[in-house]
Amino acid sequence: STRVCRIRIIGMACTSCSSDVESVLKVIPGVQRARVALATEEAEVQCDYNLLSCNDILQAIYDTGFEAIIIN
Ligand code: 9UX
Repeated sequence: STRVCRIRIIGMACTSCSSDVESVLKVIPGVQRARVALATEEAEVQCDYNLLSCNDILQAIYDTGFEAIIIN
């Protein structure tokens, strides 16, 4: 089944990093759609819940060096 995870990302200051995070999320197996908005500090990630959970997305964001929390 498909889920949309909404995640607040803390500490992004420019589009260089928001684009990097978005690119990282997009290539994770099971991620169907990913959008990182710098202005709202939010990521919206649609994923196949059979393959991964919102916590996996959170972990992938941590791995890019940013703090993040699930907001939905
Ligand atoms: Mo932009 Mo990323 O100032 O560490 S390069 S947020």
